[in-house]
Amino acid sequence: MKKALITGITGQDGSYLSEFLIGKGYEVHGIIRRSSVDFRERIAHLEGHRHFHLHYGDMGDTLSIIQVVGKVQPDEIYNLAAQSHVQVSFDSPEYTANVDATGVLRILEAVRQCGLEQHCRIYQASTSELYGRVEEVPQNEDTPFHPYSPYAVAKLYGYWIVKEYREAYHMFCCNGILFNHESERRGETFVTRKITLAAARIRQGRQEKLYLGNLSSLRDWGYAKDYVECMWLILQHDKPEDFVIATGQQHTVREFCERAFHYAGLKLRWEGEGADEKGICEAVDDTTACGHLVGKTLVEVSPDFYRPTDVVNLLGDPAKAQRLLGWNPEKTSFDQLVKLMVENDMAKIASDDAAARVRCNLAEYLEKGIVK
Ligand code: NAP
Ligand code: F7E
Repeated sequence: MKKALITGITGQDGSYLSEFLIGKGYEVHGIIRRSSVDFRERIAHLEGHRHFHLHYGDMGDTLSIIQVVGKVQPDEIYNLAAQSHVQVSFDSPEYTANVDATGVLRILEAVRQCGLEQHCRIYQASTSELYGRVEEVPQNEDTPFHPYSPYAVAKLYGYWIVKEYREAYHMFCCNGILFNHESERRGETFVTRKITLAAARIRQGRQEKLYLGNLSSLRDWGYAKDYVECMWLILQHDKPEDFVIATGQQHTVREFCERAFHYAGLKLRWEGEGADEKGICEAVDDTTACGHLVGKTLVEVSPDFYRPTDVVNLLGDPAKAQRLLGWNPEKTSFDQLVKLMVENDMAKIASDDAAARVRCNLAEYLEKGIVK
């Protein structure tokens, strides 16, 4: 039975990759950070599985990383742990560098210190943010990098140190240059999930308006579940190489918003430009439930969400991954992705509401002595 060690196992990708590898017959080990709350929402359903094991550690703590690598003796490491929010990296640049840059070095060195360098294969979560202020469109494995945030600069170190260890020590370590990938498990402050949650809340009368930053930013958005398969394929390839993983399609934040509101039953029309642009409700699918929204402004721009430097034109060319790994970039379309995220959030908001009503009723019944 092969052993995989995943850093960042509690994150969006870590949770899907764990499911995928357990399905492939792996023994999966993950590094988690000690926290005052013990609920790990994305992997709660896996805890207790006989081939799923968790270990405490932190990407900023060399000793803990060496200890876990030495104890697990993994065949494959997937280094997914990161401070992954680009906007947050402007507020915490030093922390981001420690985890996203030096953290990668800690993993590589731990493998060497434990004498596993000729045995253990390593996947590094590199990113399309490396292309930053893009020098060509679309971007492939040969496109020059121009990182444009503290996050991207830190990830650039990670990218190069992986290449360096591959050449210097002949280690099987690879960069997956993944373009944005989203899902029902996406963190709630990334733009896609922020939009799908807001569309669901607005449709169900739980939120009035959605405030966004740059609506014209272009992204190549894929489905996270499809992308974790590629991480595994990269490590099964006969040679250690770097790969771009993307869909080859791009859309603006505005388009994502329009489609998400559409699947929530609300038709948007846009008025104005720049910071004055607004998304107004033109029609609804059910006038009884949400007819009052027609004519209202549901989306506004807030410069609070503008970034000091923003990456605005990402489009990946996945030809190499298609050719050498047999990966299919068209498995989940943009429309399917938006739809599945909105359906998930419509159900989530409805069930959060139902649970809140039960809690309210229970409080009232306890107070009146109906329930003891
Ligand atoms: P995510 O949901 O933000 O998950 C990040 C993971 O890293 C979480 O498990 C987090 O643990 C862990 N982590 C953060 N700091 C840590 C530390 N100091 N020590 C140990 N663990 C730490 O990210 P994701 O979307 O799954 O992305 C996975 C990786 O791919 C990241 O490296 C990201 O930069 C990269 N990437 C993502 C995308 C994308 O579109 N999703 C595209 C390209 C590259 P907690 O749960 O404890 O916070
Ligand atoms: O922003 C614009 C924002 O935060 C996408 C990470 O997984 O993918 C992710 O980074 C775009 C940007 O993702 C809001 O300015 C407008 O242009 O969803 P995001 P990201 O920055 O692309 C890459 C590949 C990674 O590697 C990262 O780890 O949307 N935008 N309005 C907004 N963004 C946010 N977050 N919030 C807004 O209100």
